[in-house]
Amino acid sequence: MGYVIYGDLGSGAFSTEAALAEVEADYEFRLVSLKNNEQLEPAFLALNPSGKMPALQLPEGGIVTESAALLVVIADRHPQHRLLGEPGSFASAEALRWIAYMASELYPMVEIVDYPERFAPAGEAADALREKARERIRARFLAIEKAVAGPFLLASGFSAADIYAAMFSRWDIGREWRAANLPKVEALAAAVSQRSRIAPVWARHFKK
Ligand SMILES: N[C@@H](CCC(=O)N[C@@H](CS)C(=O)NCC(=O)O)C(=O)O
Repeated sequence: MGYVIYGDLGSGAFSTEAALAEVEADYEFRLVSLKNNEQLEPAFLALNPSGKMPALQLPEGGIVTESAALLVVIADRHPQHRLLGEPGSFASAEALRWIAYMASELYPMVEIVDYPERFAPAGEAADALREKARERIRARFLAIEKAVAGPFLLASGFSAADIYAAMFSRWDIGREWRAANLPKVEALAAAVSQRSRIAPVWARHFKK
């Protein structure tokens, strides 16, 4: 029995699935519907008490959560694929830096855009907060745009940070804004989406 990913299509579970596909791991994807709030039901809360996807069951049993940690765990367990570059190298440090940046600077803003009423009274206040969070995501993405060596984030080539950046680029910032302001990130996302093992995963999650 292989890995089991719990998550929805188009969600953070994409990054876990793309990483597992890239390392040619055996896995199954179990759908948890965000639309139906299944992440807040007891069955999923038993996997991740924070009610957030993805959750990953390891082949030997045991659940791991937190999308950034999952990228590191998958890289660590499949070292021949160098998902985080050469261990101990500067490239590896940079990959970790950008993964941590996205997990800490972008993902909390995504929750505000998706569920502003968790943070402000529903109505005008929540709508205004959502727009502010969207602005912060865009501003913070500009730092990634500046850092992209091309075609991938790191000059040394593809890494798990590219999977993560490509995923975040599909959320909340808007297609037109992205095209106008993040040409290097757009090219990075296209390159990730065209990798032979990731392409079918990308198509299922993002339909393009
Ligand atoms: N820190 C978590 C955040 C995950 C997260 O927010 N996932 C979203 C889907 S992309 C989610 O499950 N949202 C449901 C909710 O907040 O109720 C991680 O990196 O795994």
